[in-house]
Amino acid sequence: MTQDMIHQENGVFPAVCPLDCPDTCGLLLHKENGRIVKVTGNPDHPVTQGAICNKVRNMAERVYHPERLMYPLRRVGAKGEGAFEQISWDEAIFEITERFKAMTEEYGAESILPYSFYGNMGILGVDGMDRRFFNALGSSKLKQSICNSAGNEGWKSVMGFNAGTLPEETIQSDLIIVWGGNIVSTNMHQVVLAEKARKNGAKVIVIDVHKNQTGQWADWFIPLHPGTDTALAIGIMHILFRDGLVNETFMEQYTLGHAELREHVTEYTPDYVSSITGIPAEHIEELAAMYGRAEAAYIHIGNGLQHHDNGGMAVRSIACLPGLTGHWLKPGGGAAKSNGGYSSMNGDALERPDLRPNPEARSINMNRIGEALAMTDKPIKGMFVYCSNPLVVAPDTERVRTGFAREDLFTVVHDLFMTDTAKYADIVLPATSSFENTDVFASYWHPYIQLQEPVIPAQGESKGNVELFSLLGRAMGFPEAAFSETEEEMISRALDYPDNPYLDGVTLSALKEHRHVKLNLTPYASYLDHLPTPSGRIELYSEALAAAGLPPLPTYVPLKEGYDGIRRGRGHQYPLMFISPPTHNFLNSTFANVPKHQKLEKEPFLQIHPEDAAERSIEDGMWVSVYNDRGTFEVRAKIVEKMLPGTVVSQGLWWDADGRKQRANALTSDRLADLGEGATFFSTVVEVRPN
Ligand SMILES: Nc1nc2c(c(=O)[nH]1)N[C@H]1C(S)=C(S)[C@@H](COP(=O)(O)OP(=O)(O)OC[C@H]3O[C@@H](n4cnc5c(=O)[nH]c(N)nc54)[C@H](O)[C@@H]3O)O[C@H]1N2
Ligand SMILES: Nc1nc2c(c(=O)[nH]1)N[C@H]1C(S)=C(S)[C@@H](COP(=O)(O)OP(=O)(O)OC[C@H]3O[C@@H](n4cnc5c(=O)[nH]c(N)nc54)[C@H](O)[C@@H]3O)O[C@H]1N2
Ligand code: SF4
Ligand SMILES: [Mo]
Repeated sequence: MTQDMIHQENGVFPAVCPLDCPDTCGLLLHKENGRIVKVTGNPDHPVTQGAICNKVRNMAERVYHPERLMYPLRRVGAKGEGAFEQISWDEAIFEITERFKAMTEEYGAESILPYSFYGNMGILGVDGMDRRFFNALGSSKLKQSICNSAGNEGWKSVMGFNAGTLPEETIQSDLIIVWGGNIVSTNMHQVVLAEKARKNGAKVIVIDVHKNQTGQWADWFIPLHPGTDTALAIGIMHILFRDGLVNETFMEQYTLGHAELREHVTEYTPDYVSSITGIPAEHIEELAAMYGRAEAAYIHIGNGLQHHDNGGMAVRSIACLPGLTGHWLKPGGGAAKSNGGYSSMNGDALERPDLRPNPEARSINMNRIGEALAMTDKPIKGMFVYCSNPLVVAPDTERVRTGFAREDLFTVVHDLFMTDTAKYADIVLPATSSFENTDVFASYWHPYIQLQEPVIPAQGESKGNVELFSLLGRAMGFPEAAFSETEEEMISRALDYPDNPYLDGVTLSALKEHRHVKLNLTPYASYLDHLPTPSGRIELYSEALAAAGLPPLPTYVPLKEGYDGIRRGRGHQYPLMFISPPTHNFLNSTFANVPKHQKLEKEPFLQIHPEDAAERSIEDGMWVSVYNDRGTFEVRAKIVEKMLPGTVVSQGLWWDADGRKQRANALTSDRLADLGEGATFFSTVVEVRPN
């Protein structure tokens, strides 16, 4: 079908949503006169069933955006200024390879650092040909910990691998707890499934630090202080043990450490937990009773609650809950943080670590890119940024900006747009949209693998990641075979992975025939019998954590930054907690430059509690400065009673505009979380003043 779709001027063609969103929707692209005029959902997709979000319904605006990059550019102005001249691809490739060769000679290849994330989830482009290139180059490695690594490690410490309850089962749940996730905006098809469960009588509870769209939809919204979820989870355990709501037989058969845990949680009384979380003790009692008495409770663990100093432990503690009640045994019961573990592919065949001359090369944490760029010992001299926009998304913007502004740093950015990061590049390369490429997609939520083949030709002179990195690899003189493989060959290799029995039957030919192929879920039936934890059991007690110097049992550890000061209220320099989660109509910083999406979001604003506003003489709609030692963020205040006093919230990752300081990450810290070296975006303290 490949060439067909590109060459057909009119028709409706299958596609996959490439965005970093759990739903990974099946799409239909409607073409007229060779152009995509409409994007709709593919009704054949078993989980997403033809429904898609507003962002992607308007995707054609992004694909044909007048500011899309069409040819390679070389910087002519100062870094950050945005002045560039057009160059040819030959010149661009020549300059990049010459610079990388010279750097390797003078400083060693580890002076070069790739910086990428999942702006496009196509596996060949972000975990494939790109990795081959940086492996063969011997560059520094990047620890990709900006999104979910604290929570994933927390989950794995209990369950062994990143997978839990499957979405289609959740229609059978009788209680759904959405914990630190805004699924109405970030995982909309889980809402559809939860609605079905609700029709059968299920209740929906949302636990969050602000009443987001999901909180408004819930039967019961429970607000709490940021970073206190561990205390709440342990408080629930206390009541479950106290009131005999645990499943003794299940714990005996499937868990490790329940006796130690029972003893350990006695001190977390409802009153004590209430004093930490801000939730009334009777609400904690009611929540625990509802959970303990449910038959098939499902806990959706969001990403928000793990962007904290103690985020790994928070996810770990929540993940223990269904191990106490045994809800795992009922269809629809259990929990999930991510289901990415079911679809893991053959990473070695894709990424070719065997090409690396220096397997022990250093690893740089992407959350600390500002600090890394300031290193004077073994400095980073070259950066290659793709599928990410660190000037907007990485913590502590000013530090990041200072790093990227370094005159002696050679930076390449490959993107569809002149992002805030691209403005600091020496060479900017135009990227294709995913509708112009062949790639394979897995979801970290549902169990379907999908194929994308090009529906429109590459726009302008843009190139996809696979083509770009194979071109660079060949220009560097790296092993020909690895850099001339076709996309289809790469897909076949990726799927050929006997280590993952769930991939059994997922093949390129099946994908070509059906576009989406379900994982083989037979092994799922015995999920609990094959947990890859050290003990093979649900680890309520973790030796591995103890060995790493962390509490082996769920334990509440307060946030690092000024948290006690905040809880006492006044007298602290930065007495408010600042939460900056994603917004409905953008995807991280993607779409923030598209007029249609901007119009839907209007402008960034700060949600502030009436008590906190009154103390600062802030009125509704007033411009305010949110600030701390790291920087300032300027927004309009919106006075709402959606949080407990002491927390302020601003949704969305905006680009700078009109001279205003619009970047939430100007305030956030690059401290790392307790597990997985994860990001701590939401453990941020600030003060707010009227402008
Ligand atoms: N529309 C849209 N969809 C998206 C994205 C997007 O930008 N826009 N981004 C995608 C990506 S990359 C990701 S990782 C996911 C993220 O999506 P989610 O898993 O929904 O996570 P977040 O939206 O980061 O945060 C969810 C909630 O956590 C809350 N929160 C913050 N701190 C705490 C806390 O201490 N305790 C509790 N209980 N809650 C807390 C925040 O207030 C927020 O409402 O969404 C994906 N989908
Ligand atoms: N304050 C705060 N900061 C956060 C978060 C938060 O909640 N609050 N969330 C964090 C999380 S969970 C995440 S995942 C990160 C996300 O951070 P990023 O991964 O940087 O996500 P985006 O901002 O969407 O940027 C993706 C970029 O990739 C580009 N792109 C898309 N497709 C392609 C392609 O095929 N090739 C190339 N070369 N480029 C492409 C897009 O145009 C876009 O500029 O942000 C993190 N930052
Ligand atoms: S962003 Fe998410 S909900 Fe929207 S179309 Fe893509 S996968 Fe579906
Ligand atoms: Mo993310």
